[in-house]
Amino acid sequence: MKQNIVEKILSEHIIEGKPEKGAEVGIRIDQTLTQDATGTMAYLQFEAMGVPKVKTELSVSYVDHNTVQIGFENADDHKYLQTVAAKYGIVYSRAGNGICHQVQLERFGKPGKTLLGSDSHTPTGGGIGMMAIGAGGLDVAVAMAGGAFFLNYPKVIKINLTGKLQSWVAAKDVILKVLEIFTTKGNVGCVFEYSGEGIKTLSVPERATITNMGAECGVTTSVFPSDEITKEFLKAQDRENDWVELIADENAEYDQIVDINLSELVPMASTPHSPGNISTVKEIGEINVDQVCIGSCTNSSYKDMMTVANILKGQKLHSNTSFVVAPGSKQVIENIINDGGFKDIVSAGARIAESACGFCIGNSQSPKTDAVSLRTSNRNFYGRSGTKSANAYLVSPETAAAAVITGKFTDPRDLEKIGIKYPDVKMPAKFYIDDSMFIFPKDANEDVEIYRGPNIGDPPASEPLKDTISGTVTLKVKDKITTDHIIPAGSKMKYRSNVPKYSEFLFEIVDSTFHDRAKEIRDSGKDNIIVAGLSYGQGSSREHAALCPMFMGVKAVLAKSMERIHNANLINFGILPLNFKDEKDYDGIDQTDELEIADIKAAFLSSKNIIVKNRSKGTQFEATYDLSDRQKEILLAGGTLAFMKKKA
Ligand code: MIC
Ligand code: SF4
Repeated sequence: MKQNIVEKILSEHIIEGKPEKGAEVGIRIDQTLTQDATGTMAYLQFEAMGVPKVKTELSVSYVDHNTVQIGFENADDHKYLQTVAAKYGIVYSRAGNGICHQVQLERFGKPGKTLLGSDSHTPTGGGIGMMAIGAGGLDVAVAMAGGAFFLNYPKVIKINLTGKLQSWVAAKDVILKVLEIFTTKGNVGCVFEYSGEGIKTLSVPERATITNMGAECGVTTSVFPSDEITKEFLKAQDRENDWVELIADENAEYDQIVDINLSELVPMASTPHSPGNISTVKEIGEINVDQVCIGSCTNSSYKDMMTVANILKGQKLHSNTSFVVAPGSKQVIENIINDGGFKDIVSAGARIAESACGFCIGNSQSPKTDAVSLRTSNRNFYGRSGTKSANAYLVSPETAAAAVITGKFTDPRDLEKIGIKYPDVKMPAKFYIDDSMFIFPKDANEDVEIYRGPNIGDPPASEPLKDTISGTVTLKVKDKITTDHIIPAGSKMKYRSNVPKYSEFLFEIVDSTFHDRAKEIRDSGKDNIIVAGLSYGQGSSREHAALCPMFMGVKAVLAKSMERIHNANLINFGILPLNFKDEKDYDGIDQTDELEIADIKAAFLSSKNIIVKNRSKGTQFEATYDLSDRQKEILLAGGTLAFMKKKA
């Protein structure tokens, strides 16, 4: 049978279920990655599974999100992660070594393998030909313990690239074009597979920029073939032996084919407050720019940094603008130092931030009130920069560098008018490599004592699903509510290991009274219910967007539609995800209405819709659910951990 790349990788990894579109399949996971902000909870859950050693080919624990150490909390978490890694046979990537996705691509990514990461941008690995999927920490813990990862067998959309990018137009502009075509909603259960002559013009880091930000479309993942360019990259990383060829068979079938001519693309931007609000840079016009931030897992590679360095060579930062650069890894820093780029960036006036997520997640460098902030990252959700009134735009490194010079939104092609030539940066034939910031365990070591500082608390236990959920609509929200709306990151992220404390910030930017109202309802013995519009739970993989609501007594989320990772997280923590059968019923509910969701078990058994009674309005309507038998069992048991204990 003719196979596309997705089918090739999946057919070698399916261990449960049949490869039928939309059906649930369980796949074997070869590699896992965690980052500190989701990893601490993931490892607490892994510990609870009682497995002496990780069962994957490779598991890596990165520290890259919570690296700003104001107070003891983050340092406690880092030490906890380091000792867990030593005990269970996990590679530990120390703070300072870089952003998980960039480092994984450089040092560990292997074409044809599966990678599961507790971060939604894990699909970055698709740039090197991996089936790399983002998931909640608990799913990653299960994979480390040797369990399958379950997903719906995806539809595969071929994105056929032709032509060649013009000077000053970048890989970022390609994915922004993809976002313009597919938007941020309605793509659940799909994978983007890139192909066509155009891919031969894209290096691995450029491909990785494209697969990284596919996450914003809500697809399961994105993947490029593994070809000669992949081989060259692996060779430059001293890992030629990790290369295998992976290309789609001729005449392989796809569910949809979309053509993009790279030659026709122009510099683009995502405008506030969604990565899916796409304009061309020219359309935006020459508005003043208060801040430029270059870095993040989308655009922090050697090529990105050297491109910026060459544009800024001999130039100085505009007086109206502040400028920060966070190279993606220690390897990137060392290589741009060796090749002279670091000096050009510093001389231009950049504030060098550590090689970490930093500004991308509002952990630092929050812009001024009402600022226009140009960022090379992947998300510009409302409030994410840490300044609610700021307007964040997502652009390529080329467009960002142009604004550093002019202090205005500038089409980088216009730099030629002031005598700046396009720097056509070539990939090095060999990177300078130093792996000393990894701690490689020789094997698992049960004698290692795990460090638990006061910031590390046990994850709260969930309860078996009730047959009747009865309570209040504590919150009614509109379309496209992201996990950043549900539970903020930034300065609050240091409480990830302390669920009661972190829960105080639930829905903070949507309705700061949520926590207190939910607590009152929970403590009075009633259930909390959330009602939402389309595409609820976009964005991050953070399971705290389910775990904290669970802690606050949320028992069901009733939405017009839900995003994949968040939906899985709700199930993992025993919260019932329901959809409106008729979207119009959303309009008939008000916040504070009393709802009754009855006879859930009988509905599950007969696979019938669930009846929701609105006691405040005296109405009723039907809700649907898209749950496999396994997911129903998980919910009935009270979440994945309880389900696993029951099965053991
Ligand atoms: C993000 O980009 O939103 C994050 C922070 O990396 C999250 C993970 C988290 O919330 O810890 C993600 O993308 O999954
Ligand atoms: Fe880190 Fe930002 Fe990438 Fe998330 S999107 S992993 S916060 S750099």
